[in-house]
Amino acid sequence: MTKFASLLAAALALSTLAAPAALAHAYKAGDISIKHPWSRETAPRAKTGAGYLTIVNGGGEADRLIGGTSPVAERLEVHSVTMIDNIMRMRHQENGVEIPAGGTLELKPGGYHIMLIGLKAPLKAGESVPATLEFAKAGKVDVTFKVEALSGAAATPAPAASHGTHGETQHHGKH
Ligand SMILES: [Cu+2]
Repeated sequence: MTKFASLLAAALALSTLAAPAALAHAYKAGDISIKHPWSRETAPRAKTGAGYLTIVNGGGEADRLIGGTSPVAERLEVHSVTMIDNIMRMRHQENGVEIPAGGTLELKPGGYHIMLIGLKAPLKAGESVPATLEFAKAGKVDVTFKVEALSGAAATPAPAASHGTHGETQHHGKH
């Protein structure tokens, strides 16, 4: 092998090693794998933000995502979304959400999501938000949510407004 060829081989090996880490953005704890945690930028004075991710349970027993913490917010909760009278309502899942044995759960806009309540600063596109997620069996997992621009998420019905309503009516109002 010539010197040039071996340099080229080394460069190729490096790039194939580097690419999956950069693209995958994944985490693992026990049987639980977490893929691509992301968030959306928030309005300048927003007090809540949302986080989304895909959870794969490779084990033979169900597990539950029960909550967690993040230094950017006062609380981190697992929320569900239901439609009541054509209004999106979010609810804190106090007992968490189950990921069945061998199953995959996608937390996404309009469905289950992570809610960051009491943001200390607005979330800006391009930022990385650290958080620790807690599973009933797999325990605690440190992840990083990548904050994406709102414009990039325009294709999905934006729960931005309902997040605000939600934060105010559900967490601070009385029913
Ligand atoms: Cu919510």
